[in-house]
Amino acid sequence: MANVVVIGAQWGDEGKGKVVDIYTEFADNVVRYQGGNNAGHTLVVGDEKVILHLIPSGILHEGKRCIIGNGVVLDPEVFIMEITKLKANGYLKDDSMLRLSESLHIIMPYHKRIDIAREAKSGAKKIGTTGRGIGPAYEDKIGRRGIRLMDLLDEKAFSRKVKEILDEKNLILTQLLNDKPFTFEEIYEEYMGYAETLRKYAADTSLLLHKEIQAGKSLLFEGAQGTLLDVDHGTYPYVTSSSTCSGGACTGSGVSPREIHEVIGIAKAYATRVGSGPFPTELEDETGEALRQAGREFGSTTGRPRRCGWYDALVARYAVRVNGLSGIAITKLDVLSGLETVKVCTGYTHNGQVLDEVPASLEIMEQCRPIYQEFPGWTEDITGAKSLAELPENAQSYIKRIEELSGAPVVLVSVGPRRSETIILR
Ligand code: 2SA
Ligand code: GDP
Ligand code: MG
Repeated sequence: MANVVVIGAQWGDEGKGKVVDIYTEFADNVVRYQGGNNAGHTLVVGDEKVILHLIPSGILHEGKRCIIGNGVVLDPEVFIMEITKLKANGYLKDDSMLRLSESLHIIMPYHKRIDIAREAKSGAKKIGTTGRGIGPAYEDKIGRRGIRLMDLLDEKAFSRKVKEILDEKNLILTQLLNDKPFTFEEIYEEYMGYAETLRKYAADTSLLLHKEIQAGKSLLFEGAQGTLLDVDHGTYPYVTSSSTCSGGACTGSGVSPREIHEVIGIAKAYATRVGSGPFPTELEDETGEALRQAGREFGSTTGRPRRCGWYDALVARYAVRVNGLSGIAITKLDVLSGLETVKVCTGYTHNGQVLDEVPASLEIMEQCRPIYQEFPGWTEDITGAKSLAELPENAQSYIKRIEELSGAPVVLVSVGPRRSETIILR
């Protein structure tokens, strides 16, 4: 069985949750490897809508093991809330099917408060974070001050580490951010409570995955956010603080690159972004609003309205390159139904020059203007289409052109939020 990485090919919210849920049928293990509860992955099962922030989207299938890898930053309170809700709804009947890397880093109360206070202080320059403490938690990880799950599970190590770091965090909060300090006791009590619940899920997940591979079992890696939000390859500094690209699947799980066989990028048939930063095809007009309403483009975690725009083939080509995409899944094609004209960005202009690649410089990208190819739209309801041939001709031409411009084969077309509203091509 192939080991597959699924990543967002744009700015996140491409419908990764839905696609991972579908691909889970063919996998034995589903692995989250970066990000935290900034993610919001929506799955629709029958009439039920489930939004997962931390637990891999495979959890809705019985008999599939879900792994939260070392590259994730985990908020214990949110994790416990999520498993409690899943169990109340009849999922996660067997706790041994969910495992947390003992090396993953824990989001602490000061991370959340620093995230929110920093954003509030940044004014127009704010990143537009989800306020979940993601950036500050990764800062401590890279700065070698982080608290890992294995530390939380060792009362002495946890006390020592929190005491060591708290003076510095309180200084930042009180002196730089005009916020309240934390006491050691309040953090200790809250987190020791979480430790007891988390203990039964902790494991050496790199070893566990290695053994699964040796036993001939397959892995499905579920990326969060998207390529253009990658801390190295995204529109820095308007990015999240983790490696959202396919390479992150290996570092964030402890699985070798030699074990990865396919990388599938998920892209909407248009584009959205939530938070600040350049977005050359953004539509700040009634068409953008129409896409937002038809696509219900509001943050799955924060409820923020998402910025909407046309499909950007340069972004797609970039995603194909930096992730090594073997295929693209196009989602939300149904949202374009009813538009008279549909556009695809085929290049940018900058200072009178035509660019055919996403520029590395944020300043240049901010000044880029899109060059569009226009397509006649379609009016039919396409949510019932079961094959490409059942799509209106104009929709078929649109998919074909996206495929040509993006440089990777389209392997799936999603025409509605439900599992059944999917055309699987390969
Ligand atoms: P953070 O909180 O530090 O990761 O924010 C940094 C940037 O990353 C963006 N980001 C996201 N973009 C799209 N979707 C995300 N998940 C939620 C969703 C977002 C929501 O599924 O809708 O509910 O608002 C996500 N998470 C982080 C963020 O907007 C910043 O631009
Ligand atoms: P993710 O973060 O990539 O998993 O995406 P989100 O869950 O944040 O946002 C995608 C939204 O689009 C969710 O509400 C999905 O239910 C919905 N969705 C996914 N695929 C389709 C589709 O093909 N058509 C429509 N209309 N909605 C879809
Ligand atoms: Mg999302």
